[in-house]
Amino acid sequence: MSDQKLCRATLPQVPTSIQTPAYSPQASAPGVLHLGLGAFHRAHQAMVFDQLLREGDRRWGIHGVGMTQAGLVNKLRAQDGLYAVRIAGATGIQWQVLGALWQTSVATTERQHVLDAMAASSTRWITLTVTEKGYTPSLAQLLIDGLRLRHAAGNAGLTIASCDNLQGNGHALKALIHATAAPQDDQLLAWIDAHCAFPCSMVDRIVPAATADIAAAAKDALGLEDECALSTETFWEWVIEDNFVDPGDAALLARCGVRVTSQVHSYEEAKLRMLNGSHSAMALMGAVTGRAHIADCIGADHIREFVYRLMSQEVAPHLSRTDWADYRDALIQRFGNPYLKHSVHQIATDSSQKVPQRWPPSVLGQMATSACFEHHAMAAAVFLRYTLAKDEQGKTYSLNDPQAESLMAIGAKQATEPHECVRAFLAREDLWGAELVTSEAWLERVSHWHDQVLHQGIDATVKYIIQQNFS
Ligand code: CS2
Repeated sequence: MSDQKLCRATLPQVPTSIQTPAYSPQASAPGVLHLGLGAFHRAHQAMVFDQLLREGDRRWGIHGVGMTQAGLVNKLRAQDGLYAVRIAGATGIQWQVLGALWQTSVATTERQHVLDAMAASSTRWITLTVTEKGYTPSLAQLLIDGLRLRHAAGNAGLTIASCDNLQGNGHALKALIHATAAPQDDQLLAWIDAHCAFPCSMVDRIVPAATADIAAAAKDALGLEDECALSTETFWEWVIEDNFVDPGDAALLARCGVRVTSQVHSYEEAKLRMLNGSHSAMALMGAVTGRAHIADCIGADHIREFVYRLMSQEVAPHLSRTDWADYRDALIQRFGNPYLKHSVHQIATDSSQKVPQRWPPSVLGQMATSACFEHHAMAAAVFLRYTLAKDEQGKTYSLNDPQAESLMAIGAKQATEPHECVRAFLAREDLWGAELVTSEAWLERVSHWHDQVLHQGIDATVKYIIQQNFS
């Protein structure tokens, strides 16, 4: 088998059974600047833009920006931006080679390229997946500086779509830009408000970080080396607010299967609390019990039942999405996808930034109706146990989290001073919000489950919770 790399010159060697970009890549300037070039964007939005390009609309080529790391950008450059995606689910496996990525930059070392791209007349959209912790003044400053150049060049405004797992992500991004702008930027802000659109959006597709296994599978399928190959599921969803600089984009996206609506909120909250909320609970349980992947967690009957009840009893009553039961059942199926190999440690990464969106709204909803919140209290107890950085078999792992140090400092004494530890952990307003930190009932239940977790272990405690049939 060939050791040649996937690139434009070798593209014709890809077996004809695999869909490749029919358009000639890079023939025009990119129309989309994407900030946060990770796995997710390349297996989600880039596939929508690829479809538009295949239909002959050349305005959707992507300029992908890695925010700090040059590694992936360099690999993609060596492949002329081409990479393969394996889409696998109950209906089988399918590979596709994507060609929508026309240019790449690294924001920290090639800032001017990024600013120039924001100002370029061909650019129509900016999309962002910079993760929850990426919403910093330095991100806002990058956008402000680029938009200043664009304004000075007299070009039209941009549709700037945040696609991170944050409730009201478009509003959050716009507010961050306002909060960061200097007083002398007043005129620029007025132009941004009048001419740029910040639609909120909910994006959904499970895309594990790339692994050596998927690179090996890509080599088998393509007959070429692809260091940038990704694996994902069949399911994808993109729900975006109908708020675009060019109103014509709504119909184009809708034709590709994107849901364009004024009701993004109900999709966002369901996704954050059902999918991401369950993901965080399972990831932390998996990390502490020594289960490597989400499929291993959902494959254990007691954990699957726990997640089912967490969603049905504690999340669903507070959602405005009415088809939540179908969504829940589909999620349980998706979590079990044997092809995904979605690492629990990947999802547990940045838990301090993720949990605040994912759990407290459901707990507060349950409290407001005097309903049970035992499953979330158990999840919080597992989160505290996770900060010990050692699983139940004694194997150590590291916490990859901007708050790792402070969390580990709180969790370190949980075996000897459990009550003080739980109290200090639940006093963290950044994790639980202003209301939950004052709740004695929350403190009491998390302490209770934490005690069980330390003495009986996670599996036995989850089984006990299932037996108790809390509702
Ligand atoms: C996961 C998400 O890593 C995580 O925190 O919960 O990346 C999840 O896979 C996606 O949001 C699915 O759309």
